[in-house]
Amino acid sequence: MKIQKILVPDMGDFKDVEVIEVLVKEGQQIKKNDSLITLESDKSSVEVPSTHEGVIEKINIKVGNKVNQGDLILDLKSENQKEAVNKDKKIEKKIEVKKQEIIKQKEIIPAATTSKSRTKSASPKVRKFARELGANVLEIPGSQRAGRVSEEDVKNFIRSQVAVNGGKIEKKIHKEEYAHEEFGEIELKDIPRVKRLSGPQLVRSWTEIPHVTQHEEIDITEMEQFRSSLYDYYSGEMLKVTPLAFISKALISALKAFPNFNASIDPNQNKIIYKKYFHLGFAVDTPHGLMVPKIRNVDQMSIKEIGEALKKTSKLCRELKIDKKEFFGGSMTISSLGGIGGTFFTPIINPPEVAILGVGKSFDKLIRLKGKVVSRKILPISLSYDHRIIDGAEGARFCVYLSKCLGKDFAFKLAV
Ligand code: CAO
Repeated sequence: MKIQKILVPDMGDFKDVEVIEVLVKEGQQIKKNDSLITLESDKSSVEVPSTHEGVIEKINIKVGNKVNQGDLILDLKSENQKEAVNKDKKIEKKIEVKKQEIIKQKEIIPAATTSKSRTKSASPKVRKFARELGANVLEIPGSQRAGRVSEEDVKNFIRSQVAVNGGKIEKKIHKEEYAHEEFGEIELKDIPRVKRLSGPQLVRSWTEIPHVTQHEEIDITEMEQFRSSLYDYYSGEMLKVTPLAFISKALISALKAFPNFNASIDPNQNKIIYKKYFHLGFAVDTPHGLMVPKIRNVDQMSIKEIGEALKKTSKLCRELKIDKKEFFGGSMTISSLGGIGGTFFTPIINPPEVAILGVGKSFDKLIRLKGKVVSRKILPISLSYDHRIIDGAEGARFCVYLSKCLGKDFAFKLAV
């Protein structure tokens, strides 16, 4: 036996790099090329393999140490060549004996019963990434040496959970205990194309974005009185302008005051993209499924123009005449169920946007105001936002701001 010193090798640009993981223990038997430690610089992380085979006598570095070429990683007790050859021969002989025993018994030993359970190896960065996506690293098959899990393995695992192929949602390996037809008559239909296309996007949003939804009741009594009193100056006819046009105007004002809501995350550069344009997405209910077209430069439109643009765009969607590009490049989305009914709900963010405003149907509510009980018109809203970019306090401030824009001073706030 001799003591072999394993040193940090020459790794080009790597200087004073941090040890982020020690992958072996003292007393452990290792083979040549087994990973010993992981080093991480600003640019990348690298695993340092062993140059020899043997038993680890002493590890000389810890997680957090900064190392350079030539620094001692560990002392390895390794056999000299003659010992190693003899040992190999002994092992080969043992294997041959075992094979013969198995042949005699005509038994096949299942691989799973012979392998020991092992802890899963992955760098802290990959573990963190898996945690953020809600995955357990122990369940992820590793494609690297000795089953080590890479970032790509995590992504593949997440994809496999909701296998998406060419816009088609495939079976998540989940089998119903009993077939539906065992309980009565059923009918099978294809999932409509729009739903097949939007499904993976919704799953991506729900699984990748930490959603928070804040609910708020906004007193829109004065705004509603104004809206229902609008008439055409020349013809004298009443004007029908949807409340959504007012809400859109208020939202633009809020986006200007809170730029974090008009943003996207650039995961490749770890940066926030702030948008200087104001293109609102609107969830449109169509016979083909949900579509979310954008109306561009809403900040430059009057309330009447927004209402008209909404009618025009939703008609194009329902007739499937809208250009594909119009589904991209938004600031924030409004999902209004106000024309249908219901109050609060949990809207799902439409990535790469970071927030969505859900609007319910307004209702009358008795409220105590200046010592009197009065009936007021209340608009229920539900704001979902990406908690990675927007804090709870900012979310609450955004809702309060919207309340003011649509409240009794709406005329000043919206500058109609
Ligand atoms: N409270 C009370 N009434 C409301 C309201 C609200 N918040 N919002 C709209 N209304 C009223 C409108 O004033 C209109 O009344 P009148 O018929 O008396 O004029 C009526 O409800 C119908 O409005 P609408 O829904 O046709 O029009 P809109 O401009 O409000 O909305 C659009 C347009 C495209 C958003 C809507 O048609 C739509 O498709 N909504 C569904 C969105 C959706 O599916 N979201 C869920 C996404 S998640 O699955």
